[in-house]
Amino acid sequence: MSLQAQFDDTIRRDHRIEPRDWMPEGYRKTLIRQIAQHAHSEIIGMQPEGEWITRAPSLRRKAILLAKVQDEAGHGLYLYSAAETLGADRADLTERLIGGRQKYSSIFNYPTPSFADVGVIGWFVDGAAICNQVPLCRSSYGPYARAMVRICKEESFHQRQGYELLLTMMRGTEAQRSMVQDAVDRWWWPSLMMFGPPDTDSPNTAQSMAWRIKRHTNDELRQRFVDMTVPQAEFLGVTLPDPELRWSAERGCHDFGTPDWAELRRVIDGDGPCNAERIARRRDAHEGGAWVREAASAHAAKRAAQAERSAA
Ligand code: FAQ
Repeated sequence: MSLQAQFDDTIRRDHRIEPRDWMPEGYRKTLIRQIAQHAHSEIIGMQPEGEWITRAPSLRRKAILLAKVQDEAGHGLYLYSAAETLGADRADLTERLIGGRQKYSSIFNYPTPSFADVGVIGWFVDGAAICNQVPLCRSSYGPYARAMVRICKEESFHQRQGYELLLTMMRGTEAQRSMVQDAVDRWWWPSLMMFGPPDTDSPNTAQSMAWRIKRHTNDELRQRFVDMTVPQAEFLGVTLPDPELRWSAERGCHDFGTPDWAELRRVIDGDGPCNAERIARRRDAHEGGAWVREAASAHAAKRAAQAERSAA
């Protein structure tokens, strides 16, 4: 069997492609693009909530938030490791992010002016991440699929801490309830945009589905997220800011309005409310950490030289 036929057969039988296996160059490139974008999103995604660590209203909330933000760093690291199994170089991926040559999720370019934003990020953004990422646990590339299993478990905790925070605020004062509603109003549409452009305008979906990297289209997952979130919003006592949102008995799911796709395009192209700030902060952190990387390399070189001497 030719290498291409072996690859096609592995995909057809729903088995996993592993780093040692031959794969078409397009498959490798698509995976590096998606995994790198995903890793960058986790790392940049630490910023909007990270701003609240020093201002969390209690020790308990601070401990939860610290744990969540640390998990996001961990997710970024698993994902960079998965990209490395495809031959990508982590330093190069970081340079591409900082240089604006690789993308990260649009959602992290919106500001977090109130503590309710921390709750809504957990509820909506981690909720959307779960919808999108649970199917990726069955992605055809082994290291990516396996990284997703652990990531999804942690995302579930993130989603629940956000929802629990909001439940607490909704049981509080009128001012707290309106903070929650205001955050819901600001995050709803950007959260729907996280799933990517509509299927009619998604250049990568057809090939990624054929390769079983993606298991569902952007619109299918967006619909799943809406259907999952509507009853949660009712229980919480908030209104989702979409006058067209209603149950369709005919379709067996919710009808909803159209996100502002021009806004998504602008944010992806670098012109969202916080794009410049997010990248500047990531660049500072990278430059500020240069001494750690240099020290670690010097230490590794010293250990290697010692090992060579004692072997001799
Ligand atoms: N933002 O043809 P498609 C998280 C790009 S992690 C920016 O539909 P595809 C955890 C797309 O890359 C969130 N760019 O592309 C957390 C493509 O770029 P190209 C991240 C976007 O790949 C929670 C072009 O537009 N999750 O939330 C966006 O088939 C809380 C055309 O699009 C992942 O990365 C966007 N929203 O489908 C952390 C999951 N949408 O070709 C902290 C894995 C599209 O020009 C706090 N990724 N683009 O280079 C995926 O599932 C897919 O890559 C999609 C896009 C669904 C995002």
